[in-house]
Amino acid sequence: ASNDVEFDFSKYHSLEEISEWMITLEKTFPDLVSLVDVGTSFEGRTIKAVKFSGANSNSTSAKPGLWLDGGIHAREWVSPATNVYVLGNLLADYGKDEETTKLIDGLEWYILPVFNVDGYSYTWAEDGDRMWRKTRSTTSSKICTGVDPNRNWDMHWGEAGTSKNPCADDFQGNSAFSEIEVKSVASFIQAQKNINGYVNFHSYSQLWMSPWGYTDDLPPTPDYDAQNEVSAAATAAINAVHGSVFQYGPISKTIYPASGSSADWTYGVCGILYSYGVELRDTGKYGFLLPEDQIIPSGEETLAGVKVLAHAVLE
Ligand code: ING
Ligand code: ZN
Repeated sequence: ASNDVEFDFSKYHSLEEISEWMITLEKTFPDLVSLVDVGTSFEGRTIKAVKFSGANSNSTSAKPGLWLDGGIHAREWVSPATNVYVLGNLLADYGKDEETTKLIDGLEWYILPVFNVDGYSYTWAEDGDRMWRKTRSTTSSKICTGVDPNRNWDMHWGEAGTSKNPCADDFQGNSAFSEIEVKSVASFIQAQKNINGYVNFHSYSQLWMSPWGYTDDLPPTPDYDAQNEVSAAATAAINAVHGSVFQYGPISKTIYPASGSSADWTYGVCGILYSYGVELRDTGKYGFLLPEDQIIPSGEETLAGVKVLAHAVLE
């Protein structure tokens, strides 16, 4: 059908391929989709998100918003690939699948498949590094590059689980929001007053995590029960698809204390109730080098979890 955009979801794709595909979405689904330029990276690349919503998409101010982002860490390739799968499948099912149609009509969706565009490009480059994690900005160190974009948000910045060493993989940066990519995404999210769901996708470990990350020496968030209930339901939905087991709980207790992460900021500063950090496949057999034959299964199970979250945001 003319609604089916040619794209091989079972392969990893370069930033250029993903960007070109996103542009075709806007042409294929003109009534649903618009591309959003969220900002420009340190090296000058455009950070591109897809916004989509169904009926009455011109007067959507009352609709709740749901934001998903992938590829904040460069080497975690299944994260962009899974976001691309989720995006492509939601759009393809619009008008065909009743549940999907309801979720697209009822919500304003934002999906940013590749957050850390410079880092992702570096993991693809001949003279790059497949295991790169951080941004590609220059630092106070002559020999070390990049800041951890998931330690750079302005929420208890520079506390537990971060490094002041520019050579470290969890380098916090010289100040909160020092990274143009992080600052741009944060400003965009904050400007959309309607967003009430947020997921920051990583790999690997199979975890669905809620705030707080900045310390484990603290009572649960005031909204812990509501947040944890969605984590439980989302991971159950994931499990039902292919049997993958995802653990859930607060970031600081489920993986490790990590301050200045995106989910703490979207919840703690922006007030986005359903804010999560999610670790996709696998549990360590292949780690960051997840084989391509797991992309579609990851996409299928993650889509099931995302739909559970979307229902919670809609209600
Ligand atoms: N893990 C995440 C990290 O940034 C995380 C864990 C997720 C921490 C969400 C805080 C919030 O360290 C990986 N693999 O990057
Ligand atoms: Zn990560």
